[in-house]
Amino acid sequence: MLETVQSPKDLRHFSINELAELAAEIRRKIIETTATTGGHIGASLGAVELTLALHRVYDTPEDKLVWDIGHQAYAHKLVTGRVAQFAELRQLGGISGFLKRRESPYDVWEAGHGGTALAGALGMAAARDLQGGQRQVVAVVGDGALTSGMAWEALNQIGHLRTAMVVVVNDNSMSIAPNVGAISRYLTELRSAPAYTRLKQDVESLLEAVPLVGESLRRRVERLKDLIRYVVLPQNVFENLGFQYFGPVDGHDLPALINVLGNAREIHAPVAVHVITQKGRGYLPAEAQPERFHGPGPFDIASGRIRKGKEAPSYSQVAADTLLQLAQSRPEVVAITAAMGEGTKLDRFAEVFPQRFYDVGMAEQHAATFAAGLAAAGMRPVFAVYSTFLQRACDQIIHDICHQNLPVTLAIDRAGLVGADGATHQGIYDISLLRPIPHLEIAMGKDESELRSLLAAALDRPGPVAVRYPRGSGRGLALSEEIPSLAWGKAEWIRQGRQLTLVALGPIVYTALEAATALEAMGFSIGVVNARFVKPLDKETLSEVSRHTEAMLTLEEHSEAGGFGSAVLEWAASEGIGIPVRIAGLPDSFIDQGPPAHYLAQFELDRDGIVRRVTTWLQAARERA
Ligand SMILES: Cc1ncc(C[n+]2csc(CCOP(=O)(O)OP(=O)(O)O)c2C)c(N)n1
Repeated sequence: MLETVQSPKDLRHFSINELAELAAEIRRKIIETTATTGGHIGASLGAVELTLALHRVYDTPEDKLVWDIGHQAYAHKLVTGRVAQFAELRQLGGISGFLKRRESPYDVWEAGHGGTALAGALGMAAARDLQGGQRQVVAVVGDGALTSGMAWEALNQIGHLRTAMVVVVNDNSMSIAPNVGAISRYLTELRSAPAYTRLKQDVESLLEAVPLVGESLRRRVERLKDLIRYVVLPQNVFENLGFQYFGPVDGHDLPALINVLGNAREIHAPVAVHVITQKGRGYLPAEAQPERFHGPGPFDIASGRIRKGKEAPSYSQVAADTLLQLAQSRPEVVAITAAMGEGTKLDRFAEVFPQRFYDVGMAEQHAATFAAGLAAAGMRPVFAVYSTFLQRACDQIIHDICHQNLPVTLAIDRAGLVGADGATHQGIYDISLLRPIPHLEIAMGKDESELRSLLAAALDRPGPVAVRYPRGSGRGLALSEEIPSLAWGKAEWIRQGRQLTLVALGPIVYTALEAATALEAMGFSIGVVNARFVKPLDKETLSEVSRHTEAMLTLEEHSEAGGFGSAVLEWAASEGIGIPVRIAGLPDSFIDQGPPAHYLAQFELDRDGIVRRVTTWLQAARERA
């Protein structure tokens, strides 16, 4: 059947039984594909019926369907003409794991980060109102994303503008891990009152039957009715904010969904539809282990075993182990995550020190300021956050952490290219965003051993520190029990080279060493510096290097604009060091999904690329001379 669905318009002719059959087929497709490609299987399996019901009831793409994050939208991709491309999900040159406006007219909104759908959808509704249109706007937001401040800022304005739009709360009580916080608890309470809508209708019709006699009596009776409503009915936050609330409705019951969405469609005011779904629905391993199956890599369908090579421990694991080790002897150390406990590997820390671990939900802005508060009161908070999600907390880092010079450690995970998640998730802007902030020190080690040393040293610094580390496994170094100490602010001048010195930040130092060896075999004299610090930049070592080499090339897996190389250029220009300095990093463009190695080769940041850059440069210089 799936092959016959050219567009969602086809769904409008299907019977309920046919839709149910299609749902099963879509599930099979999602399972089979993600078993090979990896991807967000759990959320997507949970939203299959919801997707079919939405496209059936609404006249998409004229009606606007806005998905929060977009990771749950694989069924949406499949019914909007992307069956043939689905095998290439998240692959280089294939379709994105999220939604892309250029991929389909049905993808009216792009995301990857959580909490943006309500604001985006409200913008579309407001534009419609200004333009005099009639089209519906529907936003689908998860209970996890509903813990983000942005979602509440939007609810606030939706309730104020009172324009027609539907907010579907896709509530599976999971973020990546089980959802936490008072909002999550509130949704659970709302869920366990399934008779709410009926009870409300009963109370309303009962009150309606009360006769109103005389003006003053009428007012008194109205007040009494309000009081009865208040006492009898549980409070509903959506209604209190100005929404009409429908639900909770079983998100796997197609007729119920179609019915409730059909009703919502007729209302010309804000509507909240509370839909209960199950993450991983229809694939037992994903139902049983929703956290592991949020976004696994390739897996074996029959056993549900996620395929993993024998890789060295990840940088995240080493960072989390180090924090745990440091926390044993330092009671002031606390760890914070914004819904990424598993990804940042802080789950063990949470087990050992449950009182000193905080999962604040998908709320990076809050996490940063919360950390500032902890630090202001004498604690040593470590906020472990992916580079890409840290972007959301920029002002909080500037205004709350750094302006007050508070000793918060930002453990910046996934710094660099991230692979299959693509453009919205690349960790390649944080240096540019953080570098201008006074007080903040920024460091990145060349391997997992230096990561440990930097984290340990960061916890002794008087002010805020950002320690970056990449996605994926470390080099598999044997790590001593004792964390080696490291001179703060000092670069490591690894090898001397007369003609050119590669000044590298992060694991690309090892690539630089390989390139230097290859270049030496070609007759060039090439040095290598492991910079370690972006801020403070080790100007002393760089000045010394500049007196022993004829040129410098900086290397980083980060945007060139404002990155580490820029810091070196600023130093070189302001001190007039007198030798040419060039920078090599990532270009000023968004980088889609695909293996980091592919892009490193494309942008000449792999060994051969560096060799090519250096030989071209030095040969051109020789010809000029
Ligand atoms: C701002 C931001 N922080 C963190 C993440 C990482 N992340 C991706 S999906 C997810 C959980 C989403 O939960 P929910 O919105 O309930 O959707 P579900 O996957 O349960 O359907 C998280 C935390 C993100 N995408 N955006």
